[in-house]
Amino acid sequence: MPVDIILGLQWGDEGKGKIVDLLSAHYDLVARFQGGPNAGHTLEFSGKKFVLNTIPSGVFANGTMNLIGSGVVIDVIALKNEILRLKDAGYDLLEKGNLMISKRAHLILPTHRLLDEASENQMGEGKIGTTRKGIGPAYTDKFGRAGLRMGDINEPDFKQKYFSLVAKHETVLKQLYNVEVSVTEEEEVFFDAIAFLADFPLVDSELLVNDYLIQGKKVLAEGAQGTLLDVDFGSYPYVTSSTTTAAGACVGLGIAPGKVGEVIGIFKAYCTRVGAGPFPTELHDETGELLRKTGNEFGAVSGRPRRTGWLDLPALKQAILLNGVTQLIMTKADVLSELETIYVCTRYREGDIERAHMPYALHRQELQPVLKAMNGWKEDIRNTSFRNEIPEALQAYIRFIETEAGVPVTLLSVGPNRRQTIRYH
Ligand code: 2SA
Ligand code: GDP
Ligand code: MG
Repeated sequence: MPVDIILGLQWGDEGKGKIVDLLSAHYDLVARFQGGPNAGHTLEFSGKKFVLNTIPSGVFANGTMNLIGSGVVIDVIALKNEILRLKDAGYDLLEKGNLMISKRAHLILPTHRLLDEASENQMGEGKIGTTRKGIGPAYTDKFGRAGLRMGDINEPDFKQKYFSLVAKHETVLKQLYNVEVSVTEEEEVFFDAIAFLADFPLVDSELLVNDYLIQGKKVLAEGAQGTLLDVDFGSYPYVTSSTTTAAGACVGLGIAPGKVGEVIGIFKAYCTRVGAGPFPTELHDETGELLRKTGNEFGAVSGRPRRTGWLDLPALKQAILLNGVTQLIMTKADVLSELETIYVCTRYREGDIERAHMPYALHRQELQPVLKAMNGWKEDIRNTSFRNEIPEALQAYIRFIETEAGVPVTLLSVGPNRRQTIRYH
């Protein structure tokens, strides 16, 4: 049985949480493969709303196991609080026994967060606009072979390793950023969280995932952020520090490439970005404001207003190519319902030159989007349940995207609720 992968095709916040939650009932295991508490995955069902950060979005499905994979970076304090929030809401994951954590997942220490913060503050205008959750510094230590992993928490020298890494961070903070810190108070909270998490099964996740597959069970790999934030293929340096593309599921879970089945790519009917960096189709006018307001486009973690713009087809096509997407899911078409005319970027123009691809140094180039106008549908579609009820103008919009992309749209999301989803193909 192959692994299916769900990931975002834009700059994140495409609605992955909603869709993973919806589909998770069909899977035996949902496994997060990268990122950490920088992610905000929003789920709504039965009048309830949850934002998940490190916990996979399959935790609400009965009988589905969830795994925080080896490619994830874990802030133990944030994860403990996330688990307690769910418990308060009536979902006790320890009691349900539906959450496991990879021994190989790296830890975000309190000092990683301080390093992220200090680096952003020092960069001033040129900052990346990170979530300040310590993601970059934690992955830096992972790849610099200095990191601590979940599996280390039971080792006798864990505290010693912790203090030696903290001492290194404190030196960097002082010498490079001129920041004097004391994390003594946080340390108590950190070690409490470590003790709390020790009650959850710590597993050899690469063996576990492969065992599921050998037994013919269904596994869904859940991505975070989006393809255009991939550390290799995104709009570098304005990216996150992990592999957000389909290859990241192999690396972040220990799955051989040949075992990948469907690659389900989620995109919004328009585009958003939170944080700094290039955004060729960005709107700075009242239409942009309308998309932000109607789409409730504010960071699910930071609350920052998200930048908004038209759908960018060259970027979407590139994302489809990089991931080997086999199915598309379009979300938030309902947000465009008020518009008379909808625009789609089909190419970029740079002076007299037209381009069909995102260039290498996107952030250094003044690209103008070449826009195609399409009729809006001017109809409230939030309560639409069946394909034959979808307005013709919206069907034409989807047809155009499918033809350009060469991949079918299988689901259409028309609202934040789990039920507001229509089977399309
Ligand atoms: P980081 O914190 O090092 O990963 O930041 C690097 C860039 O990656 C962007 N990034 C995100 N973009 C969209 N959504 C994310 N999650 C939150 C959400 C974001 C929030 O669901 O809304 O609340 O602000 C996410 N996480 C990282 C980030 O903005 C930087 O551009
Ligand atoms: P994720 O990071 O990809 O899981 O997405 P986020 O949760 O950060 O952001 C998506 C936002 O859009 C959340 O507030 C969702 O509740 C909401 N959402 C998801 N799908 C739809 C949709 O089809 N229509 C509308 N209006 N909102 C949606
Ligand atoms: Mg999000």
